[in-house]
Amino acid sequence: MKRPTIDRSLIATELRRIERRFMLKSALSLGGLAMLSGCAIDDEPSVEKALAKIMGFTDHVQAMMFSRNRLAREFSTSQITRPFPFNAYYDQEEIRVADESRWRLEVGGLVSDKRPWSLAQFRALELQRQITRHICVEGWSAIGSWSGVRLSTFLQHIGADTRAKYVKFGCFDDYSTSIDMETALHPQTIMVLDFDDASLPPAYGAPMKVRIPTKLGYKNPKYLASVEVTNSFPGGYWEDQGYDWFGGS
Ligand SMILES: Nc1nc2c(c(=O)[nH]1)N[C@H]1C(S)=C(S)[C@@H](COP(=O)(O)O)O[C@H]1N2
Ligand SMILES: [Mo]
Repeated sequence: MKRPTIDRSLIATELRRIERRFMLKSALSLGGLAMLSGCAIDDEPSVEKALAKIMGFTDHVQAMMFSRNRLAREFSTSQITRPFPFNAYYDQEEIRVADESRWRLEVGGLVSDKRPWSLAQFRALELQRQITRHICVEGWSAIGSWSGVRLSTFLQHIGADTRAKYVKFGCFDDYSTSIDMETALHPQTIMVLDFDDASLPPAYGAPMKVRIPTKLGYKNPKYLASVEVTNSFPGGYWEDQGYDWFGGS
């Protein structure tokens, strides 16, 4: 008898759903976590250890299922969320505004050319436009339009060692995050210059942010200041406080 064919993408979607539910449950109910790990909920170190283990496991599963060829959904212009929400770890009144003519992107780590980049250098490259959904773990999502240079193109220009594990992003508002190389090379991962067909406004990360529609909001750094290619685990602002590192959306 012939074996039935299996739709691998369907299985992957279902696995992600199960995995996410598992993640949520274990994060939200300490009781459930205690049961899973077989430890008392007042035993903080073992709860921490169990949670770290679960997070490490889900990061691993997410990385395994991630494919450079699988694209995030794109939307039409009429579906754009207006006004688009602002979010940062501080209030909107405290936004830092960069002098765009003096702004430079610092380049570091496992690359052959560490010279900083100006905005004009990015403007000279081909821009990709995307209308995608940004999902924040705080419980909101919004569809926006961003244009920018593919991170993979930039990595090529600076002679990055793409066998390295991580790309770390530093921001001039003292935020940071980092991603796996596979996601860095994904075609929808872009270094954004324009939002809604105009220069990226201060609220949304001027003069440059990185848009990664395959990842949750906190993995999309605004106010970009530096890019570093590295093999040592870089963590990030929210990741260091317990948010899932892979952060797939
Ligand atoms: N530099 C910087 N980038 C950041 C943040 C931040 O506080 N500083 N917050 C993150 C979070 S949690 C979200 S949801 C999005 C919000 O982006 P938006 O203002 O374009 O909606 O930015 C992400 N990138
Ligand atoms: Mo967020």
